Amino acid sequence: MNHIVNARLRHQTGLFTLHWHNGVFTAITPQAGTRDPGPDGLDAQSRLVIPPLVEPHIHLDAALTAGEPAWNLSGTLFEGIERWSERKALVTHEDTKSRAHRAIRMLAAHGIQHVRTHVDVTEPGLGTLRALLEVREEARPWVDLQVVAFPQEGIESFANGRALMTKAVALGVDVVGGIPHFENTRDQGVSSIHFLMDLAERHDRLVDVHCDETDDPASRFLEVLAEATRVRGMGARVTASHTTAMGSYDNAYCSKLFRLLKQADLSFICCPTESIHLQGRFDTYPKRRGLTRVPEIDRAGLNVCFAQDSIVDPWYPLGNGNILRILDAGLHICHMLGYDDLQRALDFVTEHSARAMHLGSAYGLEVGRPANFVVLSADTDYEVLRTQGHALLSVRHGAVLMQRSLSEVVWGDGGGGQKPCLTASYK
Ligand code: 17E
Ligand code: FE2
Repeated sequence: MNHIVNARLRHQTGLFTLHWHNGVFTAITPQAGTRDPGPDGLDAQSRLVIPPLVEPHIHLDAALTAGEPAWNLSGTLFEGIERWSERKALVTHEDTKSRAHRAIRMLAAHGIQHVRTHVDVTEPGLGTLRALLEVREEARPWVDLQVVAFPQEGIESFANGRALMTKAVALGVDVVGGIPHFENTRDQGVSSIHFLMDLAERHDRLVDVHCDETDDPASRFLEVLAEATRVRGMGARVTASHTTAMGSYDNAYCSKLFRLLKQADLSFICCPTESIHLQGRFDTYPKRRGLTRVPEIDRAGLNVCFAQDSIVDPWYPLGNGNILRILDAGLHICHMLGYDDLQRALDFVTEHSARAMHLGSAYGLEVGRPANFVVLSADTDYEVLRTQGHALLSVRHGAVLMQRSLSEVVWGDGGGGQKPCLTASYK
């Protein structure tokens, strides 16, 4: 296999052939009309060919544990953390690895090839982290995995929190995390951010902080993270995840905050299904959506993308690895079904996510880059969304990784004795 014909590319007219050799793109050429793929080629059948889908924020260590030993009945973030802490006491090396691998297969089955997982390091032996670092190597045929040292129960408020974070970096995590809104006091939240930024800068790691994941409008750690980012000039390497409190900040404060966010130029990750489920839990009616300000962040020229966060864990009972489902929900919840947004909807689960993960030249349909791509079931962003499309083919380093067949509609006569006279296939 060394090329794919009849590929539609986003925002371009006509069809293209993409060629590769030794797992790297060697040419992307326009076609005059449709072409036969020949024995060594794949056929995109005029469907959209995009770089792989990306999952920039998920918790693989907790995946597939919902209900063990107990369900999160209140649906709050805080009960999720409590339930996870009970499950955490029961994890074994093999249990963690097998659940993480199963979840990775679920992601890969939906065309995802780049994943950033948070891994809880508030556990004295760091056993879960060691398991995920092994998974990072074993999963290379399916995904490129970034591992975040995530202090679920705090850096300052958990016994030896700082030492555990430092050890996690020494063990080889890619990204340094944090959870300032969960620390016992505001001062601890602030000092945790300075600590984690120092750690990341000193060891040349990326940063991705669970920041202000609450409806509390007084949770203002994003300004602290953004200012530390600005001062250190680390914008391209820093991500603020969740920032749901921004959905409850007033506009006057946001107008000041956005000035700083633009100067810091950090990235944002919104987990729309997770946040619509976990937030708003202390409201009656009107009930807040509990999401960050995605369209405003985007319109300000900042980088923002969507992520799943959970697959069947103490925080969220559903999930199947399909990031296109999250995109659908996110665009609805964020009031982003305007024509212009629909034209570029896939940015929020591809290019923007790749930028947040700092993938650089490891990502994208360009000569010299890894021959990683996905064929979707429709030919434009808009149609992928409208038809609730799927990734039909995933190619990684030039080899087929996954193929999915579309379900077809077969018509009966509806009891009327006549065949319906529909010639078009309705999607
Ligand atoms: N931990 C956390 O603090 N927040 C979340 N949304 C998840 C885990 C899934
Ligand atoms: Fe998360």
